[in-house]
Amino acid sequence: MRLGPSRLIILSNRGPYTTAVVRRRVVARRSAGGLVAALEPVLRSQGGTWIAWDDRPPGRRRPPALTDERGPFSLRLLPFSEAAASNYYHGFSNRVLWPICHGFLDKCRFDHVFFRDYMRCNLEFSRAAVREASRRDIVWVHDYHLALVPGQVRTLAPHLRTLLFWHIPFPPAWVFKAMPWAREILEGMLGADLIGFHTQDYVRHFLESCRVLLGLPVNEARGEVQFGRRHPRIIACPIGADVEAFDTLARRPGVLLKAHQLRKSLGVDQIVLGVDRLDYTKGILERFLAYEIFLKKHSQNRSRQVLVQVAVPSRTRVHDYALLRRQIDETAGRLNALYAEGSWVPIRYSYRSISRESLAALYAAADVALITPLRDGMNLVAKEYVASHTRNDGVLIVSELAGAAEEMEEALIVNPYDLEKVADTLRRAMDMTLKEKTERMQALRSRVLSRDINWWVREFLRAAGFSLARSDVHRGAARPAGVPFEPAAWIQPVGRLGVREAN
Ligand code: GDG
Repeated sequence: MRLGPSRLIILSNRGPYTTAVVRRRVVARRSAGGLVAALEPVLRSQGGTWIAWDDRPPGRRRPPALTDERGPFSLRLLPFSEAAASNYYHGFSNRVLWPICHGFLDKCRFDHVFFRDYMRCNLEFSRAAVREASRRDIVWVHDYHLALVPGQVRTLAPHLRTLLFWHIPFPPAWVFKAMPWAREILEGMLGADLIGFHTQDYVRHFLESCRVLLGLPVNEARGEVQFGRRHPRIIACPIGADVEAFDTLARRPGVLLKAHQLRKSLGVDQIVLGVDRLDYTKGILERFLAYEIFLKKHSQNRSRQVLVQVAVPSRTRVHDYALLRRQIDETAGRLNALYAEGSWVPIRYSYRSISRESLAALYAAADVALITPLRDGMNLVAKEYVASHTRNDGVLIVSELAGAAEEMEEALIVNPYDLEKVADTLRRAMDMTLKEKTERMQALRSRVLSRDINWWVREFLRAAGFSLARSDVHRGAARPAGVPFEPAAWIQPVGRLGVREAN
């Protein structure tokens, strides 16, 4: 079946555009994420609506919802009261579902008010979806912020076809069970006709939770749950990187020049790179400690390498994140004070978001990518690093606790908690022969390039029973993020809007 006349109704916590003031006019810019780049062309060719939370400060939004019927598709941004948004997003999403799904039970705060507002905000999303969708449209829900939406949509409009993609890990049943609302969340998710996870392990965990916590019959071989008279399907469909964007950027003279200048200014033989949102799941602190072991073990040639770490501000209102930021700052400071030699310092740490061009230059300049999350649904940075190494150089070290490791057996795979081993693997990466590097990178590239973000969109929709022409997904995907998209209705003389932090 082709997508045919079906329009796509996409629901995600954050919208596809950020707004900025350019020459006293508000313009919308496409967010940097690959998801938007991949879905925009589909929405453009099929038509549809993107529904997201209006997370701009209350005084700066246009109530009740921003719409631009003249754009390639419409956009509905849902304004929530500050208290509801805080409980829904900072509370239930980031202090309950995020930590429990990553196996960090000690970081959970099980507060009933969080769940109450999570339910209410999810219901706003669901109502908006039902208002937008006609009988033949497809409602595609993204991620853990909206777990109850598939069930709510099914109650409000049983005829609608709903898909859910879960971008983070799904934990074993005995972990998930600790959450007081585990059953409600599972039932909400099961409202979807198709549920996608990054890996087969997450699929197994989800099926096990349905069996153990809800007592439902599951068919593991077919990836099916019997839920009343319905049989929602559960599949693994690993998300890919925006390969086209990074491959193109990595060949651009300006980016290559930037990479060259960076190498020159750092003045070392080898650059080791870490790029993450500042999040306890990403293992930044543990990475620094492993690097310290490396520095101690190889004291003779210390100043021949540097660890460049970019930490993107994230969830700064949550206490655990503020605390972690301080610990990371202090650890970088301590290592730099302890091991500095002349003008050389072991860690170049920056706490900020950088442009995609700068990110591509960093990827291209780095000899080793040290990607050691303690738990990660997938990890797109690993794939983007590979996509940027067009000359098959560079070594990827990746955590076995990231979904990405499943598809990247030619990378050097480490346990991020085993600091000694991480330090030794870093040495191994640095000493690797060019021949071995090339062979490994070639194999990695062939997989990362063929299973990119466009492949993922096609594959997921295909599993839902809709085929999509390559051109539907591809058209416009090469357009770099940040190209102004100017929905006329948005142009208004308001003050400068704040810069958002990462999810
Ligand atoms: C969730 C899951 C899953 C990073 N720093 C900058 C920047 N980035 C971009 C990267 C990459 C994205 O952010 C980060 O994606 P990850 O996959 O690494 O991590 P999460 O944000 O935790 O994403 C994860 C993902 O969803 C998709 O399903 O893989 O497991 O946790 O694309 O390029 N972009 C720019 N400046 C930065 O400083 N422009």
